[in-house]
Amino acid sequence: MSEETLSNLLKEERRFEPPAEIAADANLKAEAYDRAKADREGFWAEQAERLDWAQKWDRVLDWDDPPFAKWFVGGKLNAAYNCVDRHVEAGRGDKVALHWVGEPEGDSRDITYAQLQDEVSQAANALTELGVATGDRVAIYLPMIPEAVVTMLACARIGAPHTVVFGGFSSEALASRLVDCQAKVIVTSDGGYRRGSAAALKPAVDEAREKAAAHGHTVDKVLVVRRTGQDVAWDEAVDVWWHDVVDAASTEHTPEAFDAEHPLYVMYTSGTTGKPKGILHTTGGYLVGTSYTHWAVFDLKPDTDVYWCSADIGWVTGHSYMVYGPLANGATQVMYEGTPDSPERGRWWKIIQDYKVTIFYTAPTAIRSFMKQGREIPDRFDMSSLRILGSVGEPINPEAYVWYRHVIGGDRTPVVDTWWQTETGAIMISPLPGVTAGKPGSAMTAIPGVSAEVVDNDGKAVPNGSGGYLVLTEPWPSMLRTIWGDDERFKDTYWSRFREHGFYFAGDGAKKDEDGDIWVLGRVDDVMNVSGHRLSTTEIESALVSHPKVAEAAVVGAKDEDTGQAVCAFVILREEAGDGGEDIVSELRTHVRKEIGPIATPRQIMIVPELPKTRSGKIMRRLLKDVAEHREVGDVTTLADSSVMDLISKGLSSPT
Ligand code: 6R9
Repeated sequence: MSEETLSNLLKEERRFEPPAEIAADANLKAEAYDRAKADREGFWAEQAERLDWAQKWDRVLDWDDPPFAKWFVGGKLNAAYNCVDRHVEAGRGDKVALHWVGEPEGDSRDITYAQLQDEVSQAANALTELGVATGDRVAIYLPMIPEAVVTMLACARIGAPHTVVFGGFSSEALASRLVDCQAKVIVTSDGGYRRGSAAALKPAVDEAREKAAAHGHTVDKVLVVRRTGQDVAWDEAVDVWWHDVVDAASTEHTPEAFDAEHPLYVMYTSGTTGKPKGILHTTGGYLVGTSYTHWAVFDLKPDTDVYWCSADIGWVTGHSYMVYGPLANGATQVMYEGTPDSPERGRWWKIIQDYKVTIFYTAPTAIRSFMKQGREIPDRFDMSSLRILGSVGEPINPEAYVWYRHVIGGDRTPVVDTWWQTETGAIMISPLPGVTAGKPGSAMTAIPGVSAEVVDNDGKAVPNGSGGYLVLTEPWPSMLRTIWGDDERFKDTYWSRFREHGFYFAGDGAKKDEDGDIWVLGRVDDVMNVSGHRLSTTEIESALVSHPKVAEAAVVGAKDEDTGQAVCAFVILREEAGDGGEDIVSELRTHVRKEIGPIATPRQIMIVPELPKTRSGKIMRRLLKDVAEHREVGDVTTLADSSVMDLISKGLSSPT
């Protein structure tokens, strides 16, 4: 991105100092930045001490064959032991690990670390009986129920890498993942609750099994949790009930220590082109990265905090910040099965009130949808327990940040805007709640131990005040090790762009402000070119969202004969704005012109009821581009709700 990139976002001048009491008692203080810089490997070795190792490493990092890293070489550990057993052995067995909240009201369960140890051991024994051996892959296709966490940990315990597939994905998506990682067993349920009704899961598994078989891959066993009690088709040769085999299994299980580089899981993430990439994470480095960041970035105080990450387990955030990070740290957390609006729109805030949640981690898309509904809903609840708020998944627009801090956090809570990826495994760029004066919309700086930079086309660091490509300049423990079965694609996708420099290319565009703080602008492929000016979708979206009638906006560049590309905006209005009034479109065009400049004025603004989003709340601009360019809408298999595109197309047939 050149100087021509507009800098509307950088006009944002609000600053939020860390609250004195958090600063005074912060887990990580400002000195950590210099300490980590002076001796990066020593710093990570120190972080690795927070885990229990059956055998200590001999070498912190082996980077002799880049980009293939080995961390904590020679070390041995068991991830499940670190997440569960060691807390029990330390006398914290009665502590609640999970306050599980089902979607139907009153359907909840508190699970202590001791109970979790029993259940994980039983599941580990059952998986072994079903023929799963160390190294075999297990697919998990479950709703947000405790068995999902139990299964992941059971897999980790026996060294069988899991691959969790989001329960909202189709049988097609599941089948392609089964085939790619050659999963031996699938763990699923009859169904799950969503928006008050029972949605089926098992039929998609049956279909996926057939589709995988058509590609020559046979799944041996399907382990089925009974969640809703709905009828399911049953294949006696393959299907087994969880309550038959897991409940009957022994609660005794000795965890084996695995090599630090033993594969822990494969998580599929969609690429811009081609089939999804199976991102491989290994045991030691990943657990060090997730537990350290969860402790540092959320300033976790395990004895008093109640932590809640609203992410689905089918997303990397659910892996790193609902399972491995918090449990390795012995935290008490909330896990919620359903949607935010079931049975009514205050459900999340009621959970925060009921469980006295102190740390809350969610995505900008959720925040913007609450903004759309208005503050009256959260205002009905007592959320004074909250002390830290987190955001992840997309750039957070300054307006959404300020609303989150003000309405949800009562102006007490720092907001940590955490930048990271499936590939990075753990948070890389984020404020520290007791150290950083936060700027709304900025992820600020790389956390201690991590080195990020914004570079130009030639890999040269851009000066403050300019934009470019976001790179990580040094290896880090929780980095992806490869793409499952495809080392070449791993090298090409992440390491070839800045090969001479040895930088990891994240695929995001970013800007450094005058203080050198980082503002992530979104995927580089989302940058458009209007009459030779490079415009970032995020900047125009933020300008739209700063208009009082707008709740959410998505901007794409559509082909234009005159300007190369033209700005097309899709806008969701806040509820209190009604239909926005007849001049809404020209009002918004004027607003963007005023906020950014004439070059960014949208050619077209479409008022829509919904936007197409992935499971992690990322807007699928590719599909909106199809609409803007009047093409047939492309592949929708990774949408969280595939009916949204119909809604949008229908809405558009009546001109706005
Ligand atoms: C954890 C997760 C990764 C992509 C990433 C970037 C976007 C995530 C962000 C952010 C700006 C943040 N992203 N966090 N952009 N600010 N705080 O989201 O992983 O699903 O792999 O997505 O998400 O574009 O490259 P994943």
